Amino acid sequence: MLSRDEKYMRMCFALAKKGFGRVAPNPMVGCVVLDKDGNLISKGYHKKYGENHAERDALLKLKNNEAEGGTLYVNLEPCSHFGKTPPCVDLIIEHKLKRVVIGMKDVNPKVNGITKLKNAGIEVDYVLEEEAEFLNRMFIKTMTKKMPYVVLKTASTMDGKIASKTGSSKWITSDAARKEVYSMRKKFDCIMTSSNTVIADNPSMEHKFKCVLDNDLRTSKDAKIYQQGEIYIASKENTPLKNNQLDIEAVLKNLYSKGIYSVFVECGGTLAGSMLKDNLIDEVYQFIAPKILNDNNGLSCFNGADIEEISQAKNLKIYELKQIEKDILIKAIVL
Ligand code: AOF
Ligand code: ZN
Repeated sequence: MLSRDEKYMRMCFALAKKGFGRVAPNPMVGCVVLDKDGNLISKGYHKKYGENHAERDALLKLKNNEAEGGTLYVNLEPCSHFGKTPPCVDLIIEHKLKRVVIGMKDVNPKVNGITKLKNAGIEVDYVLEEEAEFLNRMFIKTMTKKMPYVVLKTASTMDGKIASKTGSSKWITSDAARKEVYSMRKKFDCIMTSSNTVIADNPSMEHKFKCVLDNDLRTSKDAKIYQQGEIYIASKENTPLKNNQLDIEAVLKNLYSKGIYSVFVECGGTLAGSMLKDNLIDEVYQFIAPKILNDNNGLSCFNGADIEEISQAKNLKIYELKQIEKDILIKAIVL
């Protein structure tokens, strides 16, 4: 049976998700307040980067004594620092809550809210920690690694091919799956692709910010991808090399320094394979069409390593599976 704490923490997750796409690089946070008798008296969430934190949003809707002796649920440790807003712990203490239930500890080194709450005599408990960390996986990565969160999208046949040996690839998935990709792109700060893809497919890839990895500046400036959006071309001229190839980790760090916190990669097997090998991909979105190419010379979606043992394969954890008309979409975390 779902415990009361779990029920209200799940409510925090749902509130937090309303901020998706508007709060990065900050976390998605939701908050629920119960009075001393267990009645739900307020809800709040972090709506937009720089605006009120979830706890403040919820508590400011209450009169000073309404929450006294009550419980506050929040999916992230309340902050104790002066950022764009004053510390949430001070407001929680002012409102005289008896207990605070949190999802996860904050990875921001500036935050030490739990100690401050405990010192003020407030009970602190955790619930659904793993789910809370999963919800804020983008925030955890950007905060701890100073790198954008990277999702790689690929679309293949059931035997993992993205094109025939001649390069013929239009179209593997149906129209509906391709439309889904257009809406996915909008959720990311940047899309990334390779010169190979630009030269082979000449895609437009409409987006506000596009990064093209083009070692030797082989792409034409007339390519469709360059006709719209802000463009960043990473080449040997502006990027350090690793094994005579662009150091993609350095490219990602550079993008982070430009305020890019999430990257959606759409490319062929060479770039996908080498990023996977170098552990630069956090998640894979794989569309699979009900087709089997049945030719070992067809191009594979990942083609980056020389592997002998199946134990050397990368392991992933599937967290979402969806059918989109004839195709399926798998969303999986690279472990
Ligand atoms: C948020 N929203 O609901 C909570 C946050 O300097 P600031 O004000 O932007 O503070 C950002 C930090 O505050 C953030 O990295 C996280 O550690 C903490 N909590 N942040 O944007 C919220 N609760
Ligand atoms: Zn706060």
